[in-house]
Amino acid sequence: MLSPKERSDSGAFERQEDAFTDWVTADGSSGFPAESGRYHLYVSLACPWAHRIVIVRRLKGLQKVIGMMVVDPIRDDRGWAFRDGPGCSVDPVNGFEYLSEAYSATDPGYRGRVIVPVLWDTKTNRIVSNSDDDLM
Ligand SMILES: N[C@@H](CCC(=O)N[C@@H](CS)C(=O)NCC(=O)O)C(=O)O
Repeated sequence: MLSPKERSDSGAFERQEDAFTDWVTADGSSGFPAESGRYHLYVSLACPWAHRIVIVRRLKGLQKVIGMMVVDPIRDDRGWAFRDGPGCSVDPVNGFEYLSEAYSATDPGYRGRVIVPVLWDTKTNRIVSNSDDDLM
């Protein structure tokens, strides 16, 4: 089955509902307790929604607390990929080749678009959130 389109026939951006909207909380009541080094962001420097997350992480000084991996800015029909290149790299956390693997690991039946940014939990091996608003 094809994923929903990113662009309408008239060229407008087609927003899709965020698929994963869990939260990291200080008391852990969400199932995702705040822990240094536990969570990692997958971002693209070619994505304005991901830019917001990159900027906030830096402004808050969270670079040592939340890891970050940058995908290859060139996206083909297999979606976002991890490759070594200027400003991007292979995935040292999970060894994923494509970001779609993070989505399938979280929900094997996922049929939506595979978008950045994504917050990944290294303990439960799943996406916590792909909602850039919530992540900010
Ligand atoms: N979360 C954003 C959307 C994020 C988004 O669409 N990211 C784009 C890059 S800027 C993406 O990953 N697109 C991949 C795709 O649609 O296949 C929203 O509120 O609409």
